[in-house]
Amino acid sequence: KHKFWETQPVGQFKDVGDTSLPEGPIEPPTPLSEVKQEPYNLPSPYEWATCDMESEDTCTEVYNLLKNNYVEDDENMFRFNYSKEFLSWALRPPGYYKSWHIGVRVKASKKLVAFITGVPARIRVRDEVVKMAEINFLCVHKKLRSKRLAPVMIKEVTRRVHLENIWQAAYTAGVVLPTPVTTCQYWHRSLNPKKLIDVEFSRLGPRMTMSRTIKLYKLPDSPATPGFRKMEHRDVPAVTRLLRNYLSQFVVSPDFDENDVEHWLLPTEGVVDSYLVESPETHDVTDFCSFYTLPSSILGNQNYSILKAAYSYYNVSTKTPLLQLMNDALIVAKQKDFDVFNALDVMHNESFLKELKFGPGDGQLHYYLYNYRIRNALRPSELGLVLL
Ligand code: NHW
Ligand code: EN5
Repeated sequence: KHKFWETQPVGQFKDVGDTSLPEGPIEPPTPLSEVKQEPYNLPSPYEWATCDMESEDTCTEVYNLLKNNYVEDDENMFRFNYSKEFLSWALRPPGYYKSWHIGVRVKASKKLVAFITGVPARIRVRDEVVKMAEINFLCVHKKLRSKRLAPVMIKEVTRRVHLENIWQAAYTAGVVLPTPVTTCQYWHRSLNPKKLIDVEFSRLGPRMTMSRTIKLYKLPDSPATPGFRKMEHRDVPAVTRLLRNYLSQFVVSPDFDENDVEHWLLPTEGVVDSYLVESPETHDVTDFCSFYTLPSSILGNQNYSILKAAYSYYNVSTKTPLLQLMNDALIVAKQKDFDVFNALDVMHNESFLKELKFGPGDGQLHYYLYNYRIRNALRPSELGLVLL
């Protein structure tokens, strides 16, 4: 069934439930001198290209490939439309390697027709911090599908990760592969129900009118929590402490230091928004919430071409109830003109989803580790990791 994945050091379906297998690396690292020095062979019309994401032109080529060929929902009504600013942010975190931003071009025309990326991350699994690659943006042009290009691209990114002496990876996908660490559900909170219904992202509920639906999803004009404000650069140390302490309770989470927090969580216009609660009495930072901006193209609608979506990122509550904190996040997202606020059932998100009128979507997200076995699948609430 999985001719490629059966050959890879990942948990295999036949081993699910086998309690005799140890947790941790599936294969030991090999000496760097034994890592293949030359790139894998591509079919002859194509060549490898390392993509310089600092170059405006290359960033535009990647943007266009993904805009036209990346992930769609199961009915092909919406397609992710990551912005250039987002791609530049997502692919250039502290310590990134340019060699992990891998394109495939047509030799004759130099047209970019496929892409895969890795970025370095320290991921904690139980009490061990493991250097990993986060793999994302795997994309093959629609006209080149089902030619087994993806396995070659995955082997090539693996080789380049190995050359940096890194032997594990984390990735997510909407499809089932051998074998998920956990399977999460997407939830959606309507902010602009009229548009969502017009574009068929959502439907008018039974016995509901448009005006009752609009009223149901109405939100206050401004956040309710005293001391709720945008995160600033001076907050990096406090947010890092708050987040590290919070994430330590999950089985799998990133091991963020101050540099990581500055990159991943300091607000970046149109890319990532972060808010915190500063106690009006003590000036302590007690709570934090964040979301990233990922619009989708609306395929074939007369009236609208873009769905503005916010995705819940990392949230921490110590004083403000998480429900109230996330209600404030919905309020600021609405003020910023997002149409929908999306969240997964990871971390403590289940505690607010239903009460804040999120509804389950038709999509799931499976989380995977490469060359690292986890003995039993986790519950989504045991996962403290959000990939972009
Ligand atoms: S998930 C988003 C993936 N991208 C899309 O869905 C975009 C639209 N689709 C496409 O572009 C986030 C193509 O359909 C793709 C497959 C390119 C997906 N992950 O070339 P063939 C990520 O980016 C397997 C992994 O003929 P294709 C995470 C499939 O099971 N494998 O198919 C990426 C089959 O193998 P099997 C996937 O449709 C993580 C083989 O590919 C996959 O023309 C990557 C078929 O290849 C997916 N999403 O192209 C892994 N989709 O064994 C990283 C299909 O079943 C691993 N396949 O026969 C770690 C590496 C680093 C290690 C470091 C130590
Ligand atoms: C990871 N970096 O299927 C990338 N999205 O539910 C790979 N559905 O938006 C991950 N089909 O349910 C890929 N509306 C996996 C996700 C792929 C994209 C995807 C789903 C997630 C989605 C929407 C639209 C469905 C359109 C028809 C959906 C219902 C919303 C409704 C709002 C009101 C309350 C009930 C739910």
